[in-house]
Amino acid sequence: MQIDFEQKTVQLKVVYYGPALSGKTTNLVCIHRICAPSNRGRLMTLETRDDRTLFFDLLPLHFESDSGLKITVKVFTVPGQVIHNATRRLVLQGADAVAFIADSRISQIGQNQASFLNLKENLKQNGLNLKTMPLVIQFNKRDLPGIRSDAEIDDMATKGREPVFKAVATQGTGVLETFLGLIEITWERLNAWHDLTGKFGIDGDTLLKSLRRQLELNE
Ligand SMILES: Nc1nc2c(ncn2[C@@H]2O[C@H](COP(=O)(O)OP(=O)(O)OP(=O)(O)O)[C@@H](O)[C@H]2O)c(=O)[nH]1
Ligand SMILES: [Mg+2]
Repeated sequence: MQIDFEQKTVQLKVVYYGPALSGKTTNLVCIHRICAPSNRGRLMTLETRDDRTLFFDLLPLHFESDSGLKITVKVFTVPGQVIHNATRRLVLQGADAVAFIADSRISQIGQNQASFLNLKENLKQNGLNLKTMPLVIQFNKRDLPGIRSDAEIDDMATKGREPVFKAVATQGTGVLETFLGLIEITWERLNAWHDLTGKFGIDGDTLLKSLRRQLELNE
């Protein structure tokens, strides 16, 4: 994270993490599609033929609050395939927040768990801590058969400390909610550390509304 109080700028790095083919790149493509051109930079993706990210994706987003605070959010995805662990670890360096994209299918429970453990380990290797990292969880692919029930996911959400979102990323459902949910808890965390509200004269609610407005211009 970079904060410049003189220039009134904040730069965040957020990482979409999760098992192979859970829909991380699809989330980014969707945010890019929704976002007004003035708010977004180029979407960088590097995929092989079969939808698999080889290195990482990056989408830079730019927002400005009514009070003149400029926020840049660099959204990265990691490649989910097990063999690309070195890249995942690299991409996690300096992350301010993580969105964990899980596959809702019962058959993928093991993959989700393995990826979550891998996230924890890679954060640790980067000197970061899962417990203090702003984190949201998205259960994607809600349109497919054989998925964990709504009740089961709601129950996990009540028991866990992370915000949980349901999504169909291919249809854009739940994608913005996940992103904004992540920004919300990231702001809360950074505000507690750096008193951003005091220094920039903007509270989390107002900021979130402003971001949502800018994101939804094209919807
Ligand atoms: N049915 C359905 N398919 C989805 C959904 N989200 C993503 N997909 C499909 O799942 C496949 C993998 O999606 P990606 O976004 O490339 O997955 P990824 O997590 O980036 O995969 P890696 O880069 O290999 O880690 C693609 O064919 C998507 O179209 C969803 O909500 N429902
Ligand atoms: Mg990908």
